[in-house]
Amino acid sequence: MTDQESLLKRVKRAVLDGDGDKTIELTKEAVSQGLRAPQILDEALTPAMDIVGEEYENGDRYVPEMLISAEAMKSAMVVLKPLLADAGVKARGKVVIGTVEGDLHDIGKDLVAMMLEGAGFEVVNLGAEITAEEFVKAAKEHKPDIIGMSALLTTTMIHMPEVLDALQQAGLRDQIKVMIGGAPVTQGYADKIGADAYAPDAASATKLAKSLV
Ligand code: B12
Repeated sequence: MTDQESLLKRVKRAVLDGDGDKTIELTKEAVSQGLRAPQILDEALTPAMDIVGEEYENGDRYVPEMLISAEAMKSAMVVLKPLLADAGVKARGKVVIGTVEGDLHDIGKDLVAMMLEGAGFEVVNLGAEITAEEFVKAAKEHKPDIIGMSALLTTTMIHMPEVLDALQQAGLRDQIKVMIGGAPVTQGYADKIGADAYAPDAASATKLAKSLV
């Protein structure tokens, strides 16, 4: 195993252990050793969250332990955020993004927001548990080119069509592209509810957003 591989493994371990300080320290070390932000995300941080999810599903981990690992991942994202930005890119367009009502998972959505910012989009991140009314209010206020919706629960993705309906009723649907994502969401679901686009991860969400504006 190379030094870099072993470092990525230690970052992953620190997230699994929910050790925020260690996660920050090792993420900084990985950056200083020349590892790129997308590689740290794809080979250490995101796989750690997948394991956390599996352990939770198997009953080997409970919600509080899921939460401390999530916090550790978030602290690493703070370190990586400036590295995901391309310096000097002109604003490509505006995106309003949020996690739907009843759903407080925000790590993936924040990652998408960061990558979009890095690609030169102006991003208004509404946070999590955003109702249809709040999406519409933000659409009126910020006049985005794109609205991004995230859902991580099968029980909350059903709020996505409500947001589409609310935009339609407010007369805004024709002016704004809607892209959706989150672990249980699929292209088939996007087609079914009439969203304009779906992306499975933050990198493809960025490409997709570029193609939408
Ligand atoms: C961390 C976590 C939590 C944390 C969330 C902390 C936070 N601030 O986000 C806490 C502990 C709070 C939590 C709570 C719960 N959780 Co939870 N959680 C997870 C976990 C382990 C990781 C999610 C994550 O951050 N992944 C890492 C990110 C980077 O990936 P991602 O979110 O998928 O995002 C990527 C893509 O989906 C996409 N994407 C995401 N959003 C968007 C948006 C757009 C527009 C686009 C284009 C793309 C896109 O790009 C992202 C980056 O590449 C998952 C398991 C898993 N592997 O998904 C379970 C999981 C989602 N949770 C689950 C459950 C059941 C719950 C609870 C109901 C548990 C409980 N009994 O209380 C609660 C629900 C709380 C609520 N009301 O929302 C289940 C959901 C099952 C289901 N299918 O419905 C999962 C799948 C675990 C499991 N295997 O059972 N959870």
